[in-house]
Amino acid sequence: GQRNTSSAPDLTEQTLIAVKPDGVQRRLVGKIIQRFEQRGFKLVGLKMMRVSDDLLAQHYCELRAKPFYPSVLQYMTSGPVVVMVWEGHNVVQTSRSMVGLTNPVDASPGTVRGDYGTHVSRNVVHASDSLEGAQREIKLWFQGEDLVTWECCDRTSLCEP
Ligand code: IDP
Repeated sequence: GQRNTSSAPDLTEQTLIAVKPDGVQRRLVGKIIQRFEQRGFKLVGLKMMRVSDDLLAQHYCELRAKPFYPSVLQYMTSGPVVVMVWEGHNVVQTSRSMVGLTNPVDASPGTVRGDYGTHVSRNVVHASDSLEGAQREIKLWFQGEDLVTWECCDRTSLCEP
């Protein structure tokens, strides 16, 4: 997106969050959505879907050479996922800290993975790891017309205007 030239904080940064198949099976979708709503972020895209091998290969292109990649593929296609785009000031970095470290053993209590993750291969959620990564992933998972533009009525309670 376009960067602010004023000192006003950028509320339009976006990130991709996905509830992985284990999160859907364990009925954690609502709890995860609630955390992002409560943190003041704005939901602008949401869908439930089965993921194709092809989409996953593009999404996890950096992991393709890893020995555990086949198991990631199997896990991620084992059932439906719920994929979302959340928007707000510093949403990429904040989401990563809300989600916690990749391996639930290392993830702090209070994070999604620290509270619900059972194993590095069953870590409940995905969150984009950088602004560039988020932009790439959002394009991969969503058509432009599937993202919704709407005004947050409490904009000034979320950030200094
Ligand atoms: P991230 O999801 O925290 O960004 P990445 O290193 O990008 O972490 O790995 C992507 C996903 O691959 C992880 O969320 C996890 O589900 C899976 N994964 C990563 N490392 C391992 C591993 O050593 N064994 C099995 N699965 C792994």
